[in-house]
Amino acid sequence: MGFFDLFKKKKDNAEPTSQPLQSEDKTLEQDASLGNQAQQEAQTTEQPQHAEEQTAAEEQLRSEELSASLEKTKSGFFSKLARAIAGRSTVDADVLDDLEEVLITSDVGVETTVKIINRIEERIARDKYMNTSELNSILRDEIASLMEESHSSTRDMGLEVKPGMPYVMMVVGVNGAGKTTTIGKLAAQLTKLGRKVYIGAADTFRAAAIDQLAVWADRAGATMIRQEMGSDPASVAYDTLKSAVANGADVVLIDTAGRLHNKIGLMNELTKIRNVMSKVIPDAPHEVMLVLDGSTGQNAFEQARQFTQATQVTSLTITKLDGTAKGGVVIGISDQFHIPVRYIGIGEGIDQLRMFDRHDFVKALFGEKK
Ligand SMILES: Nc1nc2c(ncn2[C@@H]2O[C@H](COP(=O)(O)OP(=O)(O)O)[C@@H](O)[C@H]2O)c(=O)[nH]1
Ligand SMILES: [Mg+2]
Repeated sequence: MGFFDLFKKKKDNAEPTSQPLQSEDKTLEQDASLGNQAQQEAQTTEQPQHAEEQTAAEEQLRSEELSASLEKTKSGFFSKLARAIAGRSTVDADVLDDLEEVLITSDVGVETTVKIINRIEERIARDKYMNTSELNSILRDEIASLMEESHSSTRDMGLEVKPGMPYVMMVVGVNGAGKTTTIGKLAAQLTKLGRKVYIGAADTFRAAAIDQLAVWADRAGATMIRQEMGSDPASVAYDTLKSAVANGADVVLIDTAGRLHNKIGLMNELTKIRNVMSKVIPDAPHEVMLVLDGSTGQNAFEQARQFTQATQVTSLTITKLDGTAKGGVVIGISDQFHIPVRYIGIGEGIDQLRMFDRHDFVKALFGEKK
């Protein structure tokens, strides 16, 4: 890619790409039929009971899978980086300019890019000299330190499930972001860990959306609470929590619709759902997880902005990191919104939801530390 392409790419990125809260029915077909891959894997995949029981070989496989799913992001980033430093031995102002382009065109976002460049400049000012061959490991360190740490424990997929009261997670995000799929994958992993999971079908806009969730709930061995299409989402959430409490559930996952026409509408709807839930369990929801489609790049930033303004978002899941070169969004979004990334989606398969670990992530991007 020559200078012109770089410029063109940057320009493309700078263009307002967002049409955040109204992606309407673009995933109608996708919603109705689950990915084939997901179906196959549901039949063939066995999950270990506890993270601790994983053998070193399984760990290795998992880390290879993560690395493979980030391949496009990785090759995009490193080929640009290689071009930026080709024939240069020291990190000077020109190299930093090019590095800035590389980061921005890798969807890291302008704010975070500027932060990374500033930090490298400070380091150069301190050490007087920086070899371009050191750039990789310095970038790796800076990027890791910018990302929020998301969890301390690997139990229960990182959720703080306590006995006696269900842990309630409300899942928000625009249509097509991957909410339903993420809930299905998460429910499956939690039931495998021996947790009793209830799912509330509070995306009541379309019958297909409820049916899609029902397929996932069934596959996951979770109980789904539903009402008719078009019914009040808050009422579904209420029923789900009531039923979950009565039946001693450990975790409740509430699916929501993301197709509200404007921020006020969204805010009202989400507030109503929250209020109704807290009537059943005073501190519910314990978590509001925003699901973002990583492959939308800058649009994911815009969605994060809209949703964090509309409601209190406490965690993020970034989906579809497989098959996109825009995985840099994970770095920028984690840094800019100061909300920990809890999970990443790396495929349509039932086990292709991973707890996010910033160290695993930079390791997958940059390789083992030398
Ligand atoms: N490749 C890939 N596809 C995903 C991932 N997560 C979700 N999807 C797909 O994205 C589409 C929309 O997902 P869905 O869960 O229906 O989104 P929702 O509208 O937010 O509930 C479906 O076709 C999913 O299979 C992921 O991590 N990787
Ligand atoms: Mg859905």
